[in-house]
Amino acid sequence: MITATESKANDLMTEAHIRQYWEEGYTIVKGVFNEAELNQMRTACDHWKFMGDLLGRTWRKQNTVIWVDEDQDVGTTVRGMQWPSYHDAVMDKYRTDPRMLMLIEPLIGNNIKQIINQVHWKRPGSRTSWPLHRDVRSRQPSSDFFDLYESWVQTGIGIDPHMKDNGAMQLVPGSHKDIPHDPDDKSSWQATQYANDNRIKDMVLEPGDVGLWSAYTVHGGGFNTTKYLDRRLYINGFVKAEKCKRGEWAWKDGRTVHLYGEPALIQFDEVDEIRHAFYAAELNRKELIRD
Ligand SMILES: O=C(O)CCC(=O)C(=O)O
Repeated sequence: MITATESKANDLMTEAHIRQYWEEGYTIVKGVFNEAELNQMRTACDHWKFMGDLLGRTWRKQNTVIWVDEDQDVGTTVRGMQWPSYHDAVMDKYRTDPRMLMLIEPLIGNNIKQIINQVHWKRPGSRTSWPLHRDVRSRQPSSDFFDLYESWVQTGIGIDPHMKDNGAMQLVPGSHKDIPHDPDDKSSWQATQYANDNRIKDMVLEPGDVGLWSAYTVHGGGFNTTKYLDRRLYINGFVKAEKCKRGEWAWKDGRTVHLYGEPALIQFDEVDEIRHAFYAAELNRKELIRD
């Protein structure tokens, strides 16, 4: 007899991956993207990093933001960027690559909106790190998301080797089951106490592997202690369309939807009011990095 899980599995997202995702709160699918594809992503990411270096400060245009920090040790540092895909055909292509749908469809179906489209750099020697947390903290306002646990999945494409030395993201298998799934319980959002949990592990990825984790899985951490190797992670967060009032379409009934027209309401609440590009400091905005 074919179980419900088996019937949803495919060549990439196997039955074992699906089970691990629901039982442990994460899974890793190996070898999704090849070297030629990764080189396209690397070139695109470099382009945006140089743009951030040139701007020198945190900059935003509606949903697109480049976060630039002053790092105590290494100076001005491009740390992250949201929504390159509005302005970059390569990043847009991989955002909606059919293989991304194969990864998430067994979990949340094929009628999908996207909330996160984001690159994280971890510059060698920098203090860039993400204190351990659960992503439910950023799926706000909670009134715009319904049944978050069943309807949301976050994905990360390893662009560089993603390992302990260069600040691999850490995660805590099983931590999604440690608490009730209450999106308004702020005490579960920050999870720094999990640094001492004996389940914590590095999410080791080779370039082209994709990690998936849930809104309630504790993750973060990691410093890049190497001298030369950056750590670029391309993060795309997807939600069942009917369970969310925000986001850009990615697939409607399995058919790709490209970005066009006015940008949707996602995380920048003033997307319709502040339409021009600006440096955060000029508008006295903090523009804290989000996830
Ligand atoms: O880039 C990382 O290592 C951390 C990413 C993360 O914690 C997040 O996207 O929520």
